[in-house]
Amino acid sequence: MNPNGTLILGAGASGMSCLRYLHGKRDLIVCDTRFDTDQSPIPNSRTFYQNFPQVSLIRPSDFDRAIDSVSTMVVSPGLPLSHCLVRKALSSGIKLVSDVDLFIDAADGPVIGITGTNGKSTVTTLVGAMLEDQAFGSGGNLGPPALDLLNDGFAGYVLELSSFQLERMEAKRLDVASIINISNDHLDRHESLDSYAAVKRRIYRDCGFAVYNGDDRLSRPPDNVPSVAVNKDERWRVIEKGVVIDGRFVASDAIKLTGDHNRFNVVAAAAIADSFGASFDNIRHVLESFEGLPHRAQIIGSIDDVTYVDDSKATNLGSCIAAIEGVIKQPSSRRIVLIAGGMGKGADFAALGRAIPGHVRSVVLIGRDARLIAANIPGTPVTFASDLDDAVVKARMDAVPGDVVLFSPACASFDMFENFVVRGQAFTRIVEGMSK
Ligand code: UMA
Ligand code: ADP
Repeated sequence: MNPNGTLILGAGASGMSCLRYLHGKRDLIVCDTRFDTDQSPIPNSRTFYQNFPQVSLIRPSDFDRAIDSVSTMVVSPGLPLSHCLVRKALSSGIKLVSDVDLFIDAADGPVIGITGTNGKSTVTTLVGAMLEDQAFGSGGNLGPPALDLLNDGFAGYVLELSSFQLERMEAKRLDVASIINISNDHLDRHESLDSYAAVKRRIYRDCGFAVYNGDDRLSRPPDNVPSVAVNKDERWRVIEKGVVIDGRFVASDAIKLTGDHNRFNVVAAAAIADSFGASFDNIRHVLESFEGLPHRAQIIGSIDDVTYVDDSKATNLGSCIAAIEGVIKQPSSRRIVLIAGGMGKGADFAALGRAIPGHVRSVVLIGRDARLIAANIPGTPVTFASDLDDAVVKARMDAVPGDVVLFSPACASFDMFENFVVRGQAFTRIVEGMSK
């Protein structure tokens, strides 16, 4: 075993950031289970060796031999720790390190970690904007990968952390840790809601300060951590016509983001930024100007008085239901034609069946778990579509003037698209094509 040897398993965005960071510091071996397939992230090994001449790129079939010559291994978040190669390495005594651990060891400023089932990217981006004048940079699960932030001269960092990243993180101190909410997701990777929540709560280990969702017992930090419970704290909460930020009222009209879930997000973000001294004026300015990230309940156009909304980032039920509620609560209270489907990740779609009656005119279903979803929404008119183009055509036929066609899949995209971004771009293209 080479005490200076590290194996990087997975050569996606995260694995490559580890490679760039460790290059020249450790003896490196890189492996990806997709090598020699058309999905390989390194299709050209010659280019790879030009950039990393001293690194060994190996096939999965050479993995057994490779682990004899390393002492540590970084595993990409997309690969479960139950993967046979990971289990083999762990049983040989190889120590697991994560990109986030490497990052925290190297970061020379405060680090904020934000997780949750839904709202991570929005809150991370909001906090980054509120702390921009203090030279904070943001990344992690929403990209860029954490380690890629190190060379940009930031004074502090805001990291979005997924459950996949948290499950492989050692006990490391975050200055501020936050859980926005916890509901069912990734149940194909985590055994149950409780075990998924336990992984999420690893974010609090030894943290300096916590901001959490006071309405959600699963997001609660240990009692010894100083904290703000959003919605349970008089100074930090969502109220009827706006929000309370550090005890001061901000009307909903002054907040560019819409929907109750986003009002919660802005309060949580403000409480996090406040713990670093962000001024109320600065926070308020961000709330007035931040329009939201693409593919999160984003209005992309209107055809024949029907509004089309791209919510491709709704990769689970909680976010889809939040989007439906957001449309319902608009003053005009419009009816929805929902386009959903993809890979359901083991979710129980009965909750969708309970959320839609009365509000959803019809549902157009695509992807691998279309029939599973249909079985859970009895009483709602359902159409199956062969692909997204077909789904948009069918949704247009169902919608009447004044309706909203909401593309909020409640599922992961990987059965039909590379990721949620490509899926959302496809939806936008199809709708724009129709309006010409
Ligand atoms: N894979 C293999 N073999 C390998 C390695 C990966 O088949 O050897 C597969 C995985 O099973 C997965 C896909 O490749 O289906 C991508 O996995 P990856 O680990 O290579 O992913 P990266 O490109 O490194 O991107 C990861 C995060 N992806 C995941 O956790 C799946 C990105 O979050 C993140 O932006 C990036 O690191 C930088 O930190 C994306 C994501 O979907 C947005 N995250 C999930 C979510 O938000 O729900 C958790
Ligand atoms: P994440 O990074 O956790 O996936 P995003 O901010 O990208 O979160 O939002 C993902 C989806 O969840 C979008 O469809 C968005 O409308 C919805 N969403 C955002 N914040 C919340 C929240 N606090 N509760 C429920 N759904 C939310």
